[in-house]
Amino acid sequence: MNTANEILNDISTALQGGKAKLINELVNKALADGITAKDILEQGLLPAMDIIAEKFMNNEVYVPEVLIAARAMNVGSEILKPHLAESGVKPIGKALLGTVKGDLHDIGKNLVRMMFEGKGIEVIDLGVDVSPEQFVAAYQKEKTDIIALSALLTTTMNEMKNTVAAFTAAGIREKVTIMVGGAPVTDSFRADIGADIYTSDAASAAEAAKKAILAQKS
Ligand code: B1M
Repeated sequence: MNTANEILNDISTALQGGKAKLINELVNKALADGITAKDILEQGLLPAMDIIAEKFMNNEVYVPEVLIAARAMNVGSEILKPHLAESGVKPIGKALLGTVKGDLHDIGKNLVRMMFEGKGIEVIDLGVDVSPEQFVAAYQKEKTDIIALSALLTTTMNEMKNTVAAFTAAGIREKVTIMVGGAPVTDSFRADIGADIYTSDAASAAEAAKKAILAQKS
């Protein structure tokens, strides 16, 4: 039998190679062997994405390799999803989530969705490339407690500002808590654009969302 470390290393290698089918097998095997979903995510999948990110920045791998690694990451995350959620938890509230207009990065957003669901927050996931108007229209329909925006590009961060402005223009800004995050986003940027909450990672985003929902409802 493989040790936990061996399986986590195999997961990392498979992810870096973009081998989605192998990721499917290995992640299921790791779960069957009793490795927790949290450890598979934090010690297998995420460090492998960090290695890919580093190589991408150093021009050691290019967009196609990153794309297939990203697909494999999403396959692995989907398998972990039910294991990260607290089973049988009655939803405490609802969030609208999306990657902003012009931005196609969805791995971080998908992690945010999983972590929110793990805290019992129902998520309406609008996907990627979501315009301010789409966020506002979806809010009008779904009346969620939280609007959660992800951006990975310095060129698309400004769409967060436009989204906050669209909620203000629609006269519904004070009804929602707007959260922002993603690699280039900072708390001072959040303050500049008038959003409510910034967190640096998906787990703290879920914790902050839960706190905000409970505060709104108390
Ligand atoms: Co892109 N890309 N990419 N890319 N890509 C970056 C972001 C980049 C930093 C790489 C680099 O060059 N150094 C760079 C941006 C530079 C900049 O803006 N200054 C970049 C570029 C330039 C581009 C293209 C323009 C490349 C090109 O075409 N020449 C292009 C743009 C496409 C577009 O969006 N319009 C592009 C394309 C792609 C791929 C399609 C190949 C692929 C995305 C696939 C996919 O998502 N399905 C991709 C990837 C994978 C990356 C890197 C390598 C990894 C991103 C990632 O998934 N990380 C990235 C390099 C990097 O980030 N260092 C890079 C793992 C993920 C778990 O982290 O998403 O940061 P992240 O999420 C974190 C936190 O940020 C946070 O939680 C997560 C951790 O728990 N978080 C939130 C995220 N959202 C949150 C919301 C919250 C709270 C926390 O509250 C609501």
